[in-house]
Amino acid sequence: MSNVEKNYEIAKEMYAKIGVDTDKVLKTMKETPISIHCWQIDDLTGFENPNAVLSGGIQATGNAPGKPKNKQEYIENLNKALDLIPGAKKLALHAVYLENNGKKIERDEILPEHFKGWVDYAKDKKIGLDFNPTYFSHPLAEDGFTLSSKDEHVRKFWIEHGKRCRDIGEYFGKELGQKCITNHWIPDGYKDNTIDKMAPRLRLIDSLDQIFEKKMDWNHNTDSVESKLFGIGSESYVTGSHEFYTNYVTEKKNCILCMDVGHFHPTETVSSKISSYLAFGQELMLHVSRPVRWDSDHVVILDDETKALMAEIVRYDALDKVNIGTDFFDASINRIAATAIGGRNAKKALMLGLLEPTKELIKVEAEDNLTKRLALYEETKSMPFGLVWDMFCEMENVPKSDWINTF
Ligand code: RNT
Ligand code: ZN
Repeated sequence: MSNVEKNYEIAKEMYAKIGVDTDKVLKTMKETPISIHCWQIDDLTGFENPNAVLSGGIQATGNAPGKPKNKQEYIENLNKALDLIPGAKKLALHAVYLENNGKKIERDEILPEHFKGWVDYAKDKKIGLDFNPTYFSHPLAEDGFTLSSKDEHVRKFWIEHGKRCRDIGEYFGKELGQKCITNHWIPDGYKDNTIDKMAPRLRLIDSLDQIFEKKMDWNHNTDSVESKLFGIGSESYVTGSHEFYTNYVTEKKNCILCMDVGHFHPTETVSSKISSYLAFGQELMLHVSRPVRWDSDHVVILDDETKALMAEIVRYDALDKVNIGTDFFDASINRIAATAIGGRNAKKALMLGLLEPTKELIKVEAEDNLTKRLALYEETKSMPFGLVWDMFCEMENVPKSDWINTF
C-alpha cells in the first residue's frame, strides 16, 4: 500500500463517521466533467489572425514569457495544462481557434469543417467540447456593439456568426456523443450614462430569436447566454444584463442562462442564486472565475465563493443540471500553470462540496438545531480533504502538489 493509499484509508474512516462515502466521492469526481477554457494558454489570441488585438472590454494583462508562437506550441502547452487536471474534462473553444489553413475565413463563413481537427483532438483525449462564438476582437465590433447594434449590416453579420456557431456546436455534440454548450457572450454597451437603454435590448431580443430559430436536439447542442454587469469601456450600460437574460431564457425557453461569477456587484454571489433557478427546473451554465475589484477574470483560487458554488450544486443533486466551465485570463504568470491552477481549484472545490456532510446538516437544520448546524459545518473544515484529493490525483495519474516543481 502506498502512503497515499494509507492516508486515504484514514481519511475514508474519518469521513465515514460524518456520513460521507469517500469512494463514492471519488467516483463522482472521475465522472463529472469541468469544461476548461482554451484561451488562458494564449491570452485569447486564437488562430484566426496571429496579430489579433483583444477587444470587447476584456483584457489579458501581464507580460509573462512563454506565450505560444504558433499552433504547435499552443497545442503542446494546452496538453501540458490538461494533463495536470484530474478527472473528466471538456475543452471550451472560441470561434477564433478555427483551422483556416492560412486562408482568411470570415466569422460569418465559419463551418464545422474548420473545427474537424478539434473533434479529432477531443476524440483522442476522450473529452467533450464546448463552444463560444467570438463576438469581439473584430472590426465590426469596434464601436462596442454587435447583436444589439443599430447598424443592420453589423447586426446581420453577427447573427450569421451566432447561427454558424450553433451548427458547429451541434457537430461537436453529434461527433463526440456528449452535448456541447454553445455560450453566447456579447460585449455590447456604453461607456457613459445611457438614455435609451431599451432600443439595444429590443434589438438583442430580435437577434437572439433569429440565432436560435433553428431547432436543435439539446442533447447535441444547448445554447447559453452570458450576462455581464460592466466591462472596460461599457461601465455605464451593458445591453445583455443579468435581468435581461434571466427574462429572455424564461420567456423564450430556447437557451439557458450562463452566470459568470465575475459579472456581478461585489457583494452579490452566484452561489446564492443557483437554488432559485433550480427551483424552477432551469438548467444553468457557469463560468467559474474570480472577480478582483473591477476585473472579472482572475485565476480561480480555492476561495469561499468557489467552494460555496460547488457545494450548492451538490446539495441539490444538480450536477446534471449545472454545467461547470472555467473562464479567466492572466498573462502575468505562466499560462500553462494558470490553466492548471484554475482547473485544479475548480475540481478541488467540487470535491469539497461532495465531502460535505449534507444529509446530517439538512437533518439538524430541519430539527431547528441551528447551533449544531454551524458547529458541524465549521468542524468539517478541518477534515483531511487533501488526503482524498491526493488519492484522486494518484488514481487519475495526475501529479499531486509536486507539479509545482516544474515551474
Ligand atoms: C467576458 C465573458 C466571456 C469571455 C470569454 C472569452 O467578460 O466572461 O465569457 O471571458 O468569452
Ligand atoms: Zn465568462
